[in-house]
Amino acid sequence: MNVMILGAGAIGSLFGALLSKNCNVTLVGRKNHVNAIIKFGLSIKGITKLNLKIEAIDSADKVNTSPDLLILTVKSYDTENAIRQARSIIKENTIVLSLQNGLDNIDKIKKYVNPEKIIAGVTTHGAFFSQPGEIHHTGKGTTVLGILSNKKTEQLDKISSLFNQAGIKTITSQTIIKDIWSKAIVNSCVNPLTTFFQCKNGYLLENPILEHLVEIICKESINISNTQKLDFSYNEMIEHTRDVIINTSENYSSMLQSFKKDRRTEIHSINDKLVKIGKNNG
Ligand code: KPL
Repeated sequence: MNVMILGAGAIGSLFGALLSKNCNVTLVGRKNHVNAIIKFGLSIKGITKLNLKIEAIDSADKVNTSPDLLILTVKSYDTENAIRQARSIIKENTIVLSLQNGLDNIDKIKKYVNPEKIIAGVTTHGAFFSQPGEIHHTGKGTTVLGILSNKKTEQLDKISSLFNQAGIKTITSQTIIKDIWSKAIVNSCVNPLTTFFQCKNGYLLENPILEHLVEIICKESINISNTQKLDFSYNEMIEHTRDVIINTSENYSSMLQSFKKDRRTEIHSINDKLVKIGKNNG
């Protein structure tokens, strides 16, 4: 299968490296990362150790072949730009899979891609970008994939099997929109707090004040999410958030990584979005 990863940051490069075991993968990323990959190969350190030659380019419009699977791992504020850039290579049969943070990606993708060809996904892997050409895999998580009609299809099973064969633990879901909200609730607690306090994810449970804040934010995000009839249970969601923090304790959240590089963060697609929904629902 020909796979293109649009947004080869930490998660995109990690998934690309793993999928290159059983697919032809092309990474699309920033120039300095792409140049380092072309020169020295892509290096994965931490709990996964790999060094591989992999195709890398700095813009999707530099190719003229269409991928069978286009994986979007760009930041949520770049979703529309990325899809527009890739429009000419998204053919009738191209599956577009979003593996991004935030609550607004699918609506943006739907403007350009047939909803039947969209797979929505979330992942709780922890990874950070250590330097151009090098990613640290800090925590193994689960990847959940589903289609918007909430059905189980052969295509979805095929992609899920492909991921599992590549060593990416993946399950399919018939409630993928709820899974996206669940990930957003986790991110609403972990990402801003680790950014404010410039700490690894694990510190949030080591410091009792931060541990308490995680719980308060989690409850507020659950309350807001439940105005959308999602029916999250407090105990299960707080437990899940704690599990993600424990499994990614050595990670620097994606928001902290963006902040340290003086780049935009995804706060608008996570906390800001939740606050707006909360306000609209009293
Ligand atoms: O999604 C993440 C992120 O950093 O954006 C987690 C799972 C919290 C890992 O850091």
